[in-house]
Amino acid sequence: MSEPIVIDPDALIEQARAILQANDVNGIFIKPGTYQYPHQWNWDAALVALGLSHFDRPRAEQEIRSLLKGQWKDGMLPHVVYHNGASDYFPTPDFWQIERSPNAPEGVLTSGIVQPPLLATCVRLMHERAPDREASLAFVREIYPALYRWHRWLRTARDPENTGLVAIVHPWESGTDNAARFVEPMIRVIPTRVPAYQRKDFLHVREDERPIQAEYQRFIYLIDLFRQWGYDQETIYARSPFLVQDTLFNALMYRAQRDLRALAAELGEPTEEFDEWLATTRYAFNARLWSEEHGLYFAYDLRARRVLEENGCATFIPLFAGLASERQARRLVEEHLRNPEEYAPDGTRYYVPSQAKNNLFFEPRRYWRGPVWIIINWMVMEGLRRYGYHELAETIRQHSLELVQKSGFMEYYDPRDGTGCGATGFSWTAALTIEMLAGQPVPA
Ligand code: 9WN
Repeated sequence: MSEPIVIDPDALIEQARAILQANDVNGIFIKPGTYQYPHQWNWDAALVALGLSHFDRPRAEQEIRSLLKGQWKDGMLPHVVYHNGASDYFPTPDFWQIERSPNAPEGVLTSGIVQPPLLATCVRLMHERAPDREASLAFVREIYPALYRWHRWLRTARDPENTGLVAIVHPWESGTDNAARFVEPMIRVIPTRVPAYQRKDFLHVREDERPIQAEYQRFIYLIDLFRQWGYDQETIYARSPFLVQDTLFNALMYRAQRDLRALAAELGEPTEEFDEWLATTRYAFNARLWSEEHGLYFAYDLRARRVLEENGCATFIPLFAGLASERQARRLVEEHLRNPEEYAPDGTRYYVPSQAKNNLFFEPRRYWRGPVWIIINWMVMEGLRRYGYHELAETIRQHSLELVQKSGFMEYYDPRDGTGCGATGFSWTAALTIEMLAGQPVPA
């Protein structure tokens, strides 16, 4: 056994702040990592703002204002905002060609797809803890219409049949791009005509830690279809070969809507619409995505009308959202999270591998196919606290801090020995380190 790692909280917080400062691009946005992702990403920005709010609220609010600058006229909040034009990151803004859509924002370049809606949750957390409630409420009032329009867009454009579950149309929209639950639906995407492009994601990160080529060319093929369709959401919903009701995305949307409802109530805004959304999603989520046979939540492929039975970390996000019953939570925790063949340490040292270790597609260093990600650990930790599993939550917090202390602020970590992988100087790893050391539990 190697020496236990001693956590030095003050030093870690200092280092985390330094990472966020170093990644700050002209006070406008904080890039997700030192290299690799030199623009503003949607759910990264939400977490970065949460981390910043512990020591610099005006800068945290600026981060959110910058992200909202990219909002489309119909309410869509894109997954990347290119405040500083093109870079060595691919796809570049001219690949997206968002000017093909009448809804594209003016004077700002963005991508044409979305990412998990985590923003309202981070805004609520920031607000609940604000030392100056009045000033914080003024900020919430300022951005509330944009948050509301974003969630309304999700409920309409991405759930036109009002099922209660929204669809994602590209694996990047899940934020967990090459997770095993997308293998089957991506095989069904036949990339008949892929435009010329050059992958840039190996410039700074090892090829064997990134998605494989068969997936990557489908990522590009899908974007090409959407831009040809002028990013018309009706056409995309009707024709995209990839259409999935995702566990992680829908759980985070539900959680964000609960948080948005709480903010609306405080602002004196109407809340009935949220109540209806929440009730429909809660029902549909458990009716369609819960497997009583396996004791797991699975995503659902709307194109093939099939459940995607892959055991991955997305199954635990309903705990963070408060979507699981006590009994469902017990099954998730006792049968799976604590199971050494799936997620618990045994041969591996660290919680929470992003894919169950006995899943066919598990690879301990390949991106979302197995490595530990601090964003997931944070959500699982908060979910466990919500359901009363305090000891296990604390273990996961310890593991996360140990990984950072041992291997630095990396994008992800090998669950076997904690080797750091992917991009370096990773902003949300820094932001969540601050949150795990300084934050109070997420309010219910
Ligand atoms: C595509 C920025 C983003 C994260 C995602 C992560 C990765 C991009 C990529 O990096 O995705 O959006 O190029 O691989 O999967 O969750 O937001 O950190």
